[in-house]
Amino acid sequence: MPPDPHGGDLFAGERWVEPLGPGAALLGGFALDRADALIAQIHALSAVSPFRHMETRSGRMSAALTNCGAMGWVSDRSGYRYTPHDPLTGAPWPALPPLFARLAAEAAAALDFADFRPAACLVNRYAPGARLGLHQDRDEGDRIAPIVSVSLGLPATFLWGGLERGARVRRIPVRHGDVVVWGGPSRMVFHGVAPLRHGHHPATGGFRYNLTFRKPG
Ligand code: MD6
Ligand code: FE
Repeated sequence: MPPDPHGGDLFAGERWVEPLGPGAALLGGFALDRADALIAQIHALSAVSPFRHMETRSGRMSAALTNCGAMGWVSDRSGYRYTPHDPLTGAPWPALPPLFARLAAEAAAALDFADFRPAACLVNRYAPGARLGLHQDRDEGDRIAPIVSVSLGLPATFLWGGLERGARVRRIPVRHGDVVVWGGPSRMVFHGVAPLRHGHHPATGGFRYNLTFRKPG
């Protein structure tokens, strides 16, 4: 839990850890010190590979998505896969900014996942109402390496389930600068994002951004 939900600026710079399971935790405030720089990078890379709403077998995703890194996650009516090129521009995805790589490695190391070098970074943009249904990240060959998920801007509710779809789901508040890491025995946990509520955030206006780092393997 945050040190004090009413603390405001008194606790700026605080970090805290909320364990979620073996190999999984919420790292509260972990990315707060570099949040502005992360958001500036998101604007720069989305000027090259724009946000778009991808189709899936079950419909259009409500969150807009782009990628950076050697491989990008894409979805269409035929399914999910990783590609080295952005299908929208035909060009390679923008390179993983060093700031992103460093943050992902540091967050993974906080849970004892050494030398995490993600090849893929999904960048999601949630507008009010956007959501992500309960799912497993199962398109990666490497199913031990952690997922590192960074929240920026408007707060959201991260849904944290179990290894089976029917397991009890915990509702975890994720705020600007929070990082969730899940790997090892928790790598295949079902997770999602509850519909984003309207709001205004000084750093992102009416949006929540999420960076999801992965090793496609
Ligand atoms: C989040 N995103 O936005 C977590 N998974 O907090 C995901 O878990 C995710 O955005 C698969 C594909 C796209 C995603
Ligand atoms: Fe996911």
